[in-house]
Amino acid sequence: MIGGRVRTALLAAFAVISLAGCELKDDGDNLVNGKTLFVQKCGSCHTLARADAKGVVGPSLDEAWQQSARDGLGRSTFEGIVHRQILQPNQNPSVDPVSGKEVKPMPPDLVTGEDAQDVAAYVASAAANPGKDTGRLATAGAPKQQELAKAEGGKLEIPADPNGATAYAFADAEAPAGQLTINSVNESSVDHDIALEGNGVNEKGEVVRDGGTSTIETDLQPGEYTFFCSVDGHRQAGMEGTLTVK
Ligand code: HEC
Ligand SMILES: [Cu+2]
Repeated sequence: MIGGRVRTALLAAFAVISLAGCELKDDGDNLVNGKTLFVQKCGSCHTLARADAKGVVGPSLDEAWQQSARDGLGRSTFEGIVHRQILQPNQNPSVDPVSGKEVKPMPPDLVTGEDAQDVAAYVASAAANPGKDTGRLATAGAPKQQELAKAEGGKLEIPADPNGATAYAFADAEAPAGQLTINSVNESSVDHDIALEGNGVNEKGEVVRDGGTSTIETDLQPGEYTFFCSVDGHRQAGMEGTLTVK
């Protein structure tokens, strides 16, 4: 709904400019850079299947392209729309017609200059494009995630992805029963925290970025708990895992 209104406004503004340039670039390097930045800067809010992005704060970009295609647009026009949205996002907060919740506007200047072009080129080429990215593009931007974080000396370290992907550095975690301090250092510039729920526990650390550490101090019985990031949309986007306490 929101996307549709924005698109109509953008289209009107864009119709003229699109003739002047902005051809779809398919140079490999640009797309690798574009995908890497997309995962870091956009994936927490948008869904784009090829980038393994599952954000739900803004509209799905796979669906945005499908709608544009139904409107008769080509991928290069869509690339221009994405580029323009990055440079000049609508700054008026709007209300989600489904949930009735206020939607925070998309932040401006997440990427600029050629980076913005690369991101737009990647989104335009990847949106609702069946199949998977191949070659160097396949792994671009993918967070390096390890399987299992293990508690040591009453401390469990579950850092956020240092590059800003919407992920923790570990998929799951394990700790002995008893007193436990859970630390989540976040080197990136995207807000994250660490929260824990299950078996009557419901705790949440501070939201941090730029090297800050989100911390929970708790006392746990054996069982399964879920750790997650409570920043809007991040849990749905993949920031959650199981903490098994033995
Ligand atoms: C903090 C959340 C957030 C981030 C990060 C974010 N967006 Fe958005 N985006 C939104 C919201 C909310 C909307 C819908 C309202 C609007 O247009 O501002 C939106 C709208 C869009 C649209 C228009 C879609 C349509 O259907 O009309 C595009 C394209 C887009 N974003 C691309 C991007 C790209 C590319 C990035 C990364 C550079 C990005 N967004 C980062 C929240 C975000
Ligand atoms: Cu987060």
